[in-house]
Amino acid sequence: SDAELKQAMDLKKANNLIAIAPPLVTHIYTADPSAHVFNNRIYIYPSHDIETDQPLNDNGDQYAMKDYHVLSLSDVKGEVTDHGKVLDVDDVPWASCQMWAPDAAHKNGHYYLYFPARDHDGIFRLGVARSKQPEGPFTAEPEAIQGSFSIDPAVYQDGEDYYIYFGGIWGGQLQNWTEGKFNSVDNYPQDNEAAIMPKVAKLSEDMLQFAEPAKDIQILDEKGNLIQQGDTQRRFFEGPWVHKYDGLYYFSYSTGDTHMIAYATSESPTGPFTYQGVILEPVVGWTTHHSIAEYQGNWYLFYHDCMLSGGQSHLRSVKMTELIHDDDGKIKTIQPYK
Ligand code: FUB
Repeated sequence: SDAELKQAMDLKKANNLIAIAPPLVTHIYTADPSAHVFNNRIYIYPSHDIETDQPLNDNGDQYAMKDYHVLSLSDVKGEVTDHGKVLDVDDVPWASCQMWAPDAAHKNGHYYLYFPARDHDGIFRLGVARSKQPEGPFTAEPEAIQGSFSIDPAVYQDGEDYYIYFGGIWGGQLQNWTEGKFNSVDNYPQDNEAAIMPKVAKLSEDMLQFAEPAKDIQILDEKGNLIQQGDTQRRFFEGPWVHKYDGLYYFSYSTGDTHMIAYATSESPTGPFTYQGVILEPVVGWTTHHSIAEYQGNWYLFYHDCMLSGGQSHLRSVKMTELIHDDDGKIKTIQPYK
């Protein structure tokens, strides 16, 4: 499989590269970092990677995570606190396995953890859990968010509104929802057709449901055409994130099998977004997944790679490095290794 091939190459590469940033923690494996600043402290909501007997395949069975930890720090070069286990799959009635990339949001003194997991039929849904503290522990709602599907939720607060972005193809099952309901047969467009699009929905007042059915996020090329399925260097694969800089909305995402973090910009939080370029070149490991946050006047990219595990693609480590927007609002491409 593609996963096995990339890992074989990465196992060789990992010993010969010098990373620009160290792992934030080394006592556990962590991935998919979603960073937010709450109470003047950076909180990171990552996946918690574990060893597994599951096979390495393109469906992502090797990502067999069962719980979440929260990390936090107040000095970007200082100590990182692991707040321990904040939610376990066994405490989520609707979920069966694969606690993948989460995110969090704050509203009216409550903190909300949004996460994907497979339900008892093996279908990915999105769930939400609540806490009074940013570091948890979180208590899950008994049911998944109604009308939710696929993976990788990311919540962006725009004034009074909160938008949840989500989606991922291949193991993330977005290709099984092209007709509005789950179809176990994969339905990918032709290479010269529009690529499968990530989704967005406004969240309800109580933050526990979608306020509306999820809509497509359009990603356009420089001519204003939808990015095509065959354009694997630029099409959306998984891991959406939104930030705002200088009045412009930035939608960033992983290109999956071409291993880039790319971005597109728009005047509106729901797009259409126009493709702009690459934020992060490929890391050691098959997946690449990130978030972007401003802290004390500087912008940071949070990402992961597999250097600590010597290139094992399901054992990743969260990292951070400074991110620069130039005078034209373009993001300077980051090379993860010297
Ligand atoms: O961590 C499991 C999955 O791998 C995430 O949901 C994807 O974004 C990829 O990083």
